Amino acid sequence: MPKAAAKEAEQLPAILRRLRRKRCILTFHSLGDADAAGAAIALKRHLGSNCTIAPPDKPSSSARRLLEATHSSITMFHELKFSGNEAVVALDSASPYLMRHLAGTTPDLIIDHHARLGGEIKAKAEINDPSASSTCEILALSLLPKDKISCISLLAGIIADSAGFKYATHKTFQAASFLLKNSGLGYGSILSLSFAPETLGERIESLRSCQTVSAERIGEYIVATATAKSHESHFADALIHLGADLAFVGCKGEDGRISARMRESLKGKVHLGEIMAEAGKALEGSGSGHELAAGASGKRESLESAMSVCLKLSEQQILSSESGKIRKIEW
Ligand SMILES: [Mn+2]
Repeated sequence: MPKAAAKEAEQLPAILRRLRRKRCILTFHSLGDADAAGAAIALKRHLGSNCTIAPPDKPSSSARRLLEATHSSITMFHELKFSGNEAVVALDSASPYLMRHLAGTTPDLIIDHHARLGGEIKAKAEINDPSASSTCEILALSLLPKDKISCISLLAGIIADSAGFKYATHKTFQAASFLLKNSGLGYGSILSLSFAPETLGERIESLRSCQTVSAERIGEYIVATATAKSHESHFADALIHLGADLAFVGCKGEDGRISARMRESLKGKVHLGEIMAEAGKALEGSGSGHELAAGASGKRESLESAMSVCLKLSEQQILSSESGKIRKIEW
């Protein structure tokens, strides 16, 4: 953890003690994932009963599974009645695009692990550690919970967001070891909670997406692009397994989304977070992420042009890295 972030995280228990006096609304990004839900479940248990988990929309299947398995009740954010005296805590994102329901409010606290690229929501207090694999990792290491449900939820979130420890650091393993010990469960049982089982339809969709793959050799690297009807991050992971150094998978749903994954081989040569921030602009939405995994979302009509932005910028960064330096993004 960078020193500044470590200092921030140390302040978390004190910030939470202050919030505990109020009714707390715990919310997260649109289409909340296991990391968002796991963090909300553990934080609710830490803060006590006067606390509501309020997603902005229907969480993803893995998040719903985790919420159901831990008997955690939720209330949709737009159904809440506000008295004006609540504390709002936003988890796992600070992107205004993914947190539209917070427009016009200043959350009391944001806890998030995505790199700041500008334009994020501002909160009264912020814990942001981009070196953490997940929001659940930040919570695990600063709160050190002992109750089983919190430990199971946080570990499930860590496993999901670190893509099965692929993006883990020694801190991630430290958190995982602590949580597993206190969860009372075997690793396999928690693993099955982290990834929602795929339905037949989803697996067919994934296999059909293979028809859309195109791969290009740029210098000594392979960049793959594809489109998927759903599960774009899962498919981007699969492309890396298949041999791509860099993979961009576009998805046209109600909105347009791109999921990007990268091999360690391109670390320091390609800045995925920057590319996805540009792709987010092309989508008239936003993008952000980590060194090896990132994403962008916005308007569905702009997906094709955003995909070509991804390809063009990665080509530019890979080729210019041959001198060992990353050139600034140029248009
Ligand atoms: Mn996360």
